Amino acid sequence: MFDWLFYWLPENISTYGAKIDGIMKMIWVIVFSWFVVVELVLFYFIFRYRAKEGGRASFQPGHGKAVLWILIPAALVLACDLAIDVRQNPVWDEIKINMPKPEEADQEIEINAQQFAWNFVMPGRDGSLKTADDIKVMGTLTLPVGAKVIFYLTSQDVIHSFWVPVLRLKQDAVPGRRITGWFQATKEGTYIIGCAELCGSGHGVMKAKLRILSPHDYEEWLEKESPETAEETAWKVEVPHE
Ligand SMILES: [Cu+2]
Repeated sequence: MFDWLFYWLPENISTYGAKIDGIMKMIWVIVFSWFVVVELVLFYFIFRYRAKEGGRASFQPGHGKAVLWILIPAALVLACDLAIDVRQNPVWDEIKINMPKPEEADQEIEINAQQFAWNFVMPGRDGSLKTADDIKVMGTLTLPVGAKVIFYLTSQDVIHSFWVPVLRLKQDAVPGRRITGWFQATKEGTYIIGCAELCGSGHGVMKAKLRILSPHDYEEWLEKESPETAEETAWKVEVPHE
């Protein structure tokens, strides 16, 4: 019903994106409705009790029926709050509590943040991480479309936040911790990755590219990039030009 209000949302290419959007739209509609009601009441009172010849200010005591002006809106706000809780709990469970286990994932990747870049370690031809044919790239994350991806997120220096708007994914990277998360991209294309935690002077340019490839293009890319030996496993740098 309110979908036209959200034309400005970025494209969604995440399997769980629609559920996150649903919660956000619900919160937005609740807050917007309250805004309209409060402004209408405010302007009505401004008009109704405007300065008039012979009019006098009166004192409203904070007891008796006047208390209902506080209690009723407070109860309504609480009801809205509980409705949001009921709606969001299953989504939180699905995305954060019951994450796919490594054996259920199609891919595992390492993401490492630093001032001011994103480093990615992707599995090579053997499909598993921490082997000689791992592909290490700064600035571009390449994945096959439809893959269920588990990521392990670390930081070398300060707190960063791995932010992929089209995946509806935002996860802090905290020094000293290795944080697990997951996503599943449903559409091929090149998308922007940003940092969503103010992390220093280069925060605004801390970007990377997410490339989601068709299975065929991905195989081709894998053939080209995956090193034959550990000696070839050197860092490649691809800096996005957005
Ligand atoms: Cu950052």
